[in-house]
Amino acid sequence: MLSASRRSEPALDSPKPGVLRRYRQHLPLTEATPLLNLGEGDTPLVRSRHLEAEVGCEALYFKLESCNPTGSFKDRGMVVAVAKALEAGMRAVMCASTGNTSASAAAYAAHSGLAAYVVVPHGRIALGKLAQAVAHGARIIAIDGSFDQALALARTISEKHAFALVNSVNPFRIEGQKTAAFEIVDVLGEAPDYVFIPVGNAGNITAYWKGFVEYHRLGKARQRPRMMGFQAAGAAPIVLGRPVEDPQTVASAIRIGNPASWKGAEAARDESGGVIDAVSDDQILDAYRRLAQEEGVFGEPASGAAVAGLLKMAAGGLDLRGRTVVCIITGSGLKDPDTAMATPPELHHLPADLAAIEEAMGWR
Ligand code: AN7
Repeated sequence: MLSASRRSEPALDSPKPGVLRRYRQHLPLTEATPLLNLGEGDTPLVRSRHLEAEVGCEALYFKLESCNPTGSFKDRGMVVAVAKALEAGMRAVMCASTGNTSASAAAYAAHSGLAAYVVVPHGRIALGKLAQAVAHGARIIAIDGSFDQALALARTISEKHAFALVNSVNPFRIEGQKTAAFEIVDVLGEAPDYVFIPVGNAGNITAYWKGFVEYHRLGKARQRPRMMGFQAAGAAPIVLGRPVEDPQTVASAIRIGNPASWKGAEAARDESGGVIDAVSDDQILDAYRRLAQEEGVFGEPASGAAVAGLLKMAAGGLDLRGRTVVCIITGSGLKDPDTAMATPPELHHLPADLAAIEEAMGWR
């Protein structure tokens, strides 16, 4: 008979072993690290049905990080950061967030019996993300200020009050997030030629690059991809080369004016021969809609930035013939119902009557 603790840990070959068990040998875990698992990782790599031909590449895939347990890529890093906080005997975690980090921290803290304190810019985070933090019982500190101010406060408070800071300035977050790069190589059998990814606080592009570099070094991939990072035009500090005081964009997840992993993003760009560029809100929303309507993939607006970047580069003459491209869909469109419903939906509001429906729909 299995002991209770063994029973709570599915076998490694079960469909969802979780990031800690699946990539244990690549992560800074010890015997004392609890192997938390909410079913994170192992996300789908979905082949494009329509945009692939338009951009003219050999193969285009979407990495659906929206399929993680809290609906964003943050869970990969959060499971490591929270496990290490438990291992260190911490009682509470803290983060600043544009929404997804707080949702993920709240979920993993609840799973682990830790308190979660999240600092968010008041009125600037998507409804679904706030709902998640509320549902998981996080203590929510909504400041009159920007994400960048929230992060500065979270850094100070967590140090002063001995909370584990679980933003991506915590190196365990980057360690967990690099596993997405491993998965891409594990599935494709080789690293892609290009990775398109949205850039906000810049932890994710830093983590992907670390993952691709490590797998390449281990001989698991012969090549490393060019990292193509995209910021929103109104929140593009890395593109401009200076912090943005009052960043603006419809993609609230990446409304960040002074990214913590700025240097990591520049290193990923320069070492990979990639770019960090900007896309307008119109380009983001167009890509967000096309992704949903032409591919069946409902990403959040920030994820649209990656696809917008691909469309922009292809239209601008980037020759992708023979190339394999992966776009990272970092979060679920369900998190931001306000953006989805912003253009008045075409509802056929009708009586519950067959003839009336057929008449209105032109089926008679
Ligand atoms: C869907 O949750 O910064 O460049 O506080 O939620 O690693 O910051 C979210 C960022 C892209 C940018 N896509 O990633 C937060 C937060 C989605 C995001 C990004 C975020 P980073």
